[in-house]
Amino acid sequence: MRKTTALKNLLKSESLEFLMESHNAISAKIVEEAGFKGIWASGLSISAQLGVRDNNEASWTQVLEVIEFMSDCTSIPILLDGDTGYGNFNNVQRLVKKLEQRNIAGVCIEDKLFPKTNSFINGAAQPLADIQEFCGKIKAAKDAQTDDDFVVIARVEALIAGWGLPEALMRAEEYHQAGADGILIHSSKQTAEEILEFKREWGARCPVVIVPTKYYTTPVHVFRDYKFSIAIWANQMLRTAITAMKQMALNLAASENILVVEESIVSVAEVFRLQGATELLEAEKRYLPCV
Ligand code: SPV
Ligand code: MG
Repeated sequence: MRKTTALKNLLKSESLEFLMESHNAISAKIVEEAGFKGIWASGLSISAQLGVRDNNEASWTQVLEVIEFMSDCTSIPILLDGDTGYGNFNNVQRLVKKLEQRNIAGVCIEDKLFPKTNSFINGAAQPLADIQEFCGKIKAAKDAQTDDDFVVIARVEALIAGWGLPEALMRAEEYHQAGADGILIHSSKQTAEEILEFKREWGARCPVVIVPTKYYTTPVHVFRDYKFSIAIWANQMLRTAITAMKQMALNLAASENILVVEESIVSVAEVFRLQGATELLEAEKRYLPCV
């Protein structure tokens, strides 16, 4: 099955599905092996692993480079967090073309202004995009795709910006009419109440995607009961890696004793396995003389 079709199916599936964040190829591979059916290529996490801020400091082609490696080593679909689309409708069209060429299954664009700032940094102070301009980007993305199943998600930031539920619903309806395959409704509240209210009002007009980073105490069955389409675990792989790396580096710096850490980290053989080293050894037997 094409990756685009796999992502479209997740979006349309009757049951709640999950996308797990990845920020480089090795984390993407680990997510696939853990059994996840799809990957969220998080802007925050990809920026962070490049050592820059989530403010479009990494250029869109630098992001493409990262997700190409992620896609090459996995068989599950990737939804790119495409921020604001890295420019206007024209940049969005070029982005969609390049994503299709790299076998990326879909893109999510948000109704903010370039260069964006992460929603959790002073979200209420962030300006929102003009509605019609953003609708133009959605239409441009849908017109640019050559694979019918390529997914375009429109992310509504009205709740984050403190513009209220009516504005969020109005924007979502406009984006839906413009051709978005799904709506991502984002919230920075500690409880899920406002996104549940949104879903009650929205009903089943089109699939709704959520990112429960801040309202993580809400049990998943609530999202199921409300018939959300996809929940995105948006940054846990990155945060886990930071936790583990900090712990190990501090340990080794203090102890100068590799025995302290060796038992708690994967073997080098496991690194080779994740890289597919055996496959190359087999290929060498077929293609190199006298191996
Ligand atoms: C990301 O993972 O980059 C997202 C989700 O856009 S959030 O960080 O919650 O804005
Ligand atoms: Mg992001």
